[in-house]
Amino acid sequence: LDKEKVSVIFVLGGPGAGKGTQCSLLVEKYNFSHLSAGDLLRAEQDRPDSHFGDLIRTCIREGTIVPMEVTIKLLENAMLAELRSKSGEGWTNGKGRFLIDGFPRKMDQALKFEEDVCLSSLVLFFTTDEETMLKRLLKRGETSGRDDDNIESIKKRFVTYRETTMPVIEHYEKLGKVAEIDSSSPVDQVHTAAVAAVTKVLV
Ligand code: UP5
Ligand code: MG
Repeated sequence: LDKEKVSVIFVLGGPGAGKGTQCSLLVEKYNFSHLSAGDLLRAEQDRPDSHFGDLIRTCIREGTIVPMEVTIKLLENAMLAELRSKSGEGWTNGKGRFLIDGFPRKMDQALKFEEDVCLSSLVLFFTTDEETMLKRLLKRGETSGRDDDNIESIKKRFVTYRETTMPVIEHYEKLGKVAEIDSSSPVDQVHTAAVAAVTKVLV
């Protein structure tokens, strides 16, 4: 993967903070490719000849982080496929722009991805309280079919988020790369704030 040909925004925030929702809206407005690490892992888990199906299933249910080699490979492959399919069409300044949603959620992943794949230009950090996230996820769980949208898994996801992912956000804060957005408000208001943050790094 040619680092010169990509620009990456990491999209982080707790479970149910609204990462996926906001990425979809940003894709409608800008020429981003949206890659959700969670969605890629769920697709891999369901692939009949995957070696990692059981491992991914267990991690997702327990709210723990899948070993970074698996996730980074899936992301890299998806980026390459995207670059090939678009082959320059709709790019800005010769670059394919990616929103990488729900990754990196552990320090080792952050360092490895930036070493092997490319640096991120911004971290969009959606934040709201756990009560709000819990309510959203339980509601979504009525129809999502996601194995981790149940109270036991959600509680474990919160713990992993606090203990393992917050240090990643703090790392990028020290580098001045984080745009923190309150995602407690209605979707369209959060979107307006996200657009303002993204506009600053789009040149
Ligand atoms: N909703 C959204 N915004 C709203 C708003 N402003 N007001 C009211 N409602 C709002 O939103 C969640 C729900 O809330 C939806 O019903 C939405 O309509 C509503 P969504 O946009 O889906 O939130 P999101 O932050 O994307 O929540 P998600 O559940 O996807 O977050 P997670 O971070 O928990 O899930 P992810 O898919 O990223 O990861 C799942 C698991 O995969 C992890 O727990 C982990 O086990 C594994 N994983 C790894 O191991 N490594 C990785 O790198 C990534 C994932
Ligand atoms: Mg999501």
